Amino acid sequence: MKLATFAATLLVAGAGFAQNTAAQPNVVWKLATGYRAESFHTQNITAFANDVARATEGALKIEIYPGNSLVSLNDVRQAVQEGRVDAGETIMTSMVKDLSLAGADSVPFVVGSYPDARRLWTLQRPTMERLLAVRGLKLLYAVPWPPQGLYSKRPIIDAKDFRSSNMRTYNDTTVRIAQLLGATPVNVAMVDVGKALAEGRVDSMITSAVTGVENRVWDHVRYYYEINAWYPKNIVLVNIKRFNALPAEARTAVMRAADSAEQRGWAASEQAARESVETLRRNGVKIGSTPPGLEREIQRIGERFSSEWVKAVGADALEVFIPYFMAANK
Ligand code: PCA
Repeated sequence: MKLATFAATLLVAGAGFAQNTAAQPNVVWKLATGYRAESFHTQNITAFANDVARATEGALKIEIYPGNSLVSLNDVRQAVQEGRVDAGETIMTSMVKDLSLAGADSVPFVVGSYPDARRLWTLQRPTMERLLAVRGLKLLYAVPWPPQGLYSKRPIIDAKDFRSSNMRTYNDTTVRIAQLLGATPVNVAMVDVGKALAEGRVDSMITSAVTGVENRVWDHVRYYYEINAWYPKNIVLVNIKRFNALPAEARTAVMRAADSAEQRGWAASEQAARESVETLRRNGVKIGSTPPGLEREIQRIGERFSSEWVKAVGADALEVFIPYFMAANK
């Protein structure tokens, strides 16, 4: 071996990234997610991990821990930030207490289509990158859930139907909406939705068709209204020190794979949106649009929620929403 080659190998090895064999990766990242292995999001992460392994010739291995097995969904951001796990996926709205801009995703009745969701993400991303970086986090990519619809055990005529009922919630937005509708919020993790319905703890919920399918809700729920309330995104993050410890080529490979994962994930989300509504229908769930008696109430709730949100978040919210609405109204 030439001296220069030997020295270069040593240098690279010093950074924890020597030449390797596929069987023995130099760097292993543990990636935690709160969603099931078969979720389209997790499948996309698996493809991302495979791309990274291929591009780095096996030198960086990403091990995936689904279903809250390593860290629970709501703790993922903190755990990655503190370096207790290397990387993770969480729903952006789980971070709102510390990072209120993440809540732009679930301000109801603002984003009504995938192109809208994409426009919002383009506007949100630079600020999110900056806010995450100061917390020691590197943003890799984000992928939306399909549109959020309303499931109910009983048909919904108007807002009165929610009184004295229990609505399943999964974030601050769903809690606030349940309150504004007069229902009692019941927090249930996505992976426990089927169980909560079977136990009669929940009468209604706002979530995607794909989440209904994954939890086989048709055994308990007969109605799904496509109210198209918002498009929440999952975000994939890595501890910034772990990311920066990689050699430059590996950092480039990770970001390239993240870019592809974002493209692939958005397409998979749209496909899941279409297919899962059909699966609900095939299994006897009645699919409807917004009940006419609920239209005005929903609009009122959307406006109330948006104004509360913009006041609470301040300048960062305007930085995202002013250009968003300006482009929408052209
Ligand atoms: N499914 C997840 C988040 C949004 C969605 O569509 C859930 O219900 O928890």
